[in-house]
Amino acid sequence: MSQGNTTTQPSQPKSGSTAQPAASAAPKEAPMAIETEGAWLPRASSTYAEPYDAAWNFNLWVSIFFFAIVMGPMAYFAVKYKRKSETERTSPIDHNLKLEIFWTAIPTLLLIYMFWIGFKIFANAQVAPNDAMTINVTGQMYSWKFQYPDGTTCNELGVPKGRPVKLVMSSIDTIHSFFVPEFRLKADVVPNLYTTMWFEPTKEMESVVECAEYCGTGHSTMLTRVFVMPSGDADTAGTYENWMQNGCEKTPLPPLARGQKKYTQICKSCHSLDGSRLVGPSFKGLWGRQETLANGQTITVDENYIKKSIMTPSADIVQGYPDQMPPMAYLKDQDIEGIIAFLKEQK
Ligand code: HEC
Ligand SMILES: [Cu+2]
Repeated sequence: MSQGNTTTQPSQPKSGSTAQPAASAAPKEAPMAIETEGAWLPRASSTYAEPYDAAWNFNLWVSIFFFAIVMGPMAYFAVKYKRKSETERTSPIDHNLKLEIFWTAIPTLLLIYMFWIGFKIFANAQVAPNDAMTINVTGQMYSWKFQYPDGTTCNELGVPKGRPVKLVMSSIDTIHSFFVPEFRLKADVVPNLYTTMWFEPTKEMESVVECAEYCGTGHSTMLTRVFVMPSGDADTAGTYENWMQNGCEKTPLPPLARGQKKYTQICKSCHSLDGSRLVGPSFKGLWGRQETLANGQTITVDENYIKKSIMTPSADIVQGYPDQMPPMAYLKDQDIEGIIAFLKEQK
């Protein structure tokens, strides 16, 4: 992290099935932290931040100014004009029209101006530019899930620098709130409703998405990383495209770890590893087995069969099982290779 204070957070969400990193996944580097500059606001890292901070600072200084000019004289007058004796009378001063117009008109204009600068930011935040990249966000107790335009699903938010990003957000359980302090971005994530917002990151950084709405006992661990990376070639390390190709990892995971991660994220709910039957057949002992298909054919489970089962599951239905596996053509070659490596291990 850079200069200035950092607010350190626990480094991994504890619960929530989708938040669980694969056991053998590469260790996470730095602790999750909000970047602050000095003791003031978090570092400004999106196109919102400038007008937002200007509005914040303006409101703050106006409030301090009026607090001082109202409270200061009040304290002074309370002492100066304190009743000195039981018989002292209040002077018969009634009101001063000019003064009253003055102190009504000025604050009214100021408040209209303050509303206007806030409203402009709010209105701008509601309408994403047409060329914005859409990322679907799902909040659940106690993790975040991000689905990228190509179908890839990750637990961390990675975005290219200098490109508008639109978030379409919903929750599968209770109300959460999506908050990235550096982007000056916060909105409720509500079940049965899509809320949207957009932002354009202006600085390469690594920070943290927080849940800003108390959602249950695990609320304080509902954190994940957010990365802003340069846009570029998929083969160049450090770019957004490279991160995406690596399955949301800065350095590529070895095939087995990558396969295990995908299994945990996607397949686990339908395929067990211990031989028990879920929606689909268990992966235990799958590799190399003679599988009987619904059409009576037998087939040896090898690389091609596995790839086909993932890309076009309806092509080869396992006997005794429903045709209920969704095709996952969005998985990258590296994912498939990882899954194959992982399946070979399930003896
Ligand atoms: C929604 C439930 C569901 C999910 C999620 C799911 N599958 Fe399946 N899968 C099934 C069902 C049901 C079958 C059996 C019917 C068929 O063959 O299409 C199956 C069959 C298979 C087979 C053939 C198994 C055999 O015994 O021959 C493979 C391989 C497979 N799935 C791999 C995967 C992988 C890898 C993932 C995760 C990337 C995955 N599946 C995710 C439901 C699912
Ligand atoms: Cu939450």
